[in-house]
Amino acid sequence: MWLNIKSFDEYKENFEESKKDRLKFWDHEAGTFYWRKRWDKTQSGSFEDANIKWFEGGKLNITENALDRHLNTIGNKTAFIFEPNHPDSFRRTITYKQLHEDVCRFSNVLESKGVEKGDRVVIYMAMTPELVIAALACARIGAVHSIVFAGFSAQSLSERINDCEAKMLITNDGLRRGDKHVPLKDISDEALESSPSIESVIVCQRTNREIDWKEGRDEWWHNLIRNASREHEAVEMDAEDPLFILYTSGSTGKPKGVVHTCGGYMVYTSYSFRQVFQVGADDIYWCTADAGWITGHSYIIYGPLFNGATGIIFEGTPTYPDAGRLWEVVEKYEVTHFYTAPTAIRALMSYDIDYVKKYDLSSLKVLGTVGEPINEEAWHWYDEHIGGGECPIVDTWWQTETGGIMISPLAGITPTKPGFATLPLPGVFPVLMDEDGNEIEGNDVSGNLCIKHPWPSIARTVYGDHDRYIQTYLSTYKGYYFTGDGCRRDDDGYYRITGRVDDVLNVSGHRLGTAEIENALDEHKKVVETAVVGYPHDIKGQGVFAFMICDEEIKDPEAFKKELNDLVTKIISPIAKPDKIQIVAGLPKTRSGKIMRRILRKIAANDLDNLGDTSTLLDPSVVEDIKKGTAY
Ligand code: 6R9
Repeated sequence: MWLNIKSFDEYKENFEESKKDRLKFWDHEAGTFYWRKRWDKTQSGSFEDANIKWFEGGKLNITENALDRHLNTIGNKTAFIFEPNHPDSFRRTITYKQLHEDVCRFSNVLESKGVEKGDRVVIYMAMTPELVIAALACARIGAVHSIVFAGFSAQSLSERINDCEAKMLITNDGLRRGDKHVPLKDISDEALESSPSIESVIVCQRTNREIDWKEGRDEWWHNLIRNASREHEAVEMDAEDPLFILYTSGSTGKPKGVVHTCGGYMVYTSYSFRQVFQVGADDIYWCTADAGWITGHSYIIYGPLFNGATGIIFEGTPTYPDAGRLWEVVEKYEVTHFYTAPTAIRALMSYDIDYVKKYDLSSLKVLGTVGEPINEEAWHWYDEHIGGGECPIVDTWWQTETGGIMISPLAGITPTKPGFATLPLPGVFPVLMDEDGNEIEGNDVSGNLCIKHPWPSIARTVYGDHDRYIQTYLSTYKGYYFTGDGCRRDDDGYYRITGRVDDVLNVSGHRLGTAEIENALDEHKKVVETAVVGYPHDIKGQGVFAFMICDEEIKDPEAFKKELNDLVTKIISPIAKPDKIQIVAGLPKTRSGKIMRRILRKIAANDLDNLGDTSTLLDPSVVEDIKKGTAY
């Protein structure tokens, strides 16, 4: 077994070894960390019993592996470069030693505020180093962090806080994203009106705008940190203690709190980061994700820190002040590894190529994508204009629930193909399933993507609802983890993810449940019923299309659409706004009352000749009416 795979042959050998003896493979990998006590059992439980555990009996603190362990070797190396929203604002670098100190101080702050091991802390912050410090301090004291993307509304924030009964909220006064200002503290105040579990709020100053203050509940970060000690003894955790909860959308109901645990998540994110990106000691790695998503957790915060990498924390957006912003940052810091989402690439492709050409991108060695399928046109643009035809592209497939990258080329090692996530990492065993629940053998086949054996960073449960965990992931195919994705395996055995096969949309790389959006739209007093589907969108990948029945005539559809957009923004987030709405007299339903979204998806995609069998509909004439209607 190789710690660092360096050739395609080594990849293949390593994969075979992991197949022969999975547990030995992961034992070896886990052995590279600092454990206060070694584990007794590598793995127990199965997809059948839904009680999967890794490295049971092992004792550790994940921050000792991310920080303390590096102090004697690379203490003075930069852990993070912080690049603010506006290129002229204050930027700074933080070494491993400084980060360690900051995390220790904030750990002491959290403990002094009464936060204890197992307590939940919600983090709703701008993309600044303090967000990372807050998360790591939680991990250090054994509190469970739940980072909520700072684009979510007060209602979404409140729901998440209530679901996990968080004790503390950490936020900013506000943030700037591009030319927009988001009043995080005001939004938090509104959320907390309906979130009684929060006992204290720590506010980190970022925008200096005036905010309301609740004495006894709110405290400034800078006041608390001032006298806090730089020393902190990390709390000993069991390998299976929860590390964080991250909410993600599913096909039904409210977002689910995906739970990851300390030991397995550490081993897998570190391993996958190292093998996939192949970051060297002097490289500068930049993942443009927000820490509010799993990509930020695993590949801005944890994976890179375990490996002693230098990463960038970017507060801004790809198009502010202009569409050259990302490339300006690449040039400025001589970024070697750049990891972003296809939606960003597609958005930037639509601007003048001079925004790219202006900058020297010769430092780049590896490019990555994540979050959604990448179309070939975007892949080639990325390859040619950003990579100069010389940087391998790692198209990394994974999910919030998988914790880390599962199927991906290893940079410079696995031969790539546009649009293909290529091959599984050693230790990961994907299979394609047919409709009868059988594994599809051989190549040049398509099916539903499942994973055959547990891997260390698989989500352990849905917070407070283990049945939902079983239902969503482990019930469709008994004995397998079901991803919700459709997939093709080509002649070479390469995997190409084709998209969700459930009622989950992927809009600009963000996961949204159709049910969530429908529930929000149904709140409008004129709306009787809604059916939301995705349709192909040039930049977002998928757009949101809402078919709706209204109980009165809509005289001004554009104004109505704006009202709906405001409503969705308020209830969920602007990300979930419908791109198109169509008012209909009826929705295509089966006799049992189920909406046939398959038909609506075709109509939304303007694929009208190909609607398939409509004979099982209660009233097939509904479809003809919808086909004739107008979308706004
Ligand atoms: C990491 C992340 C997961 C869903 C997943 C799939 C889609 C992610 C992809 C991809 C094609 C890739 N997805 N990476 N599809 N190629 N390289 O994005 O997690 O937000 O939970 O989304 O995203 O549909 O099931 P998450």
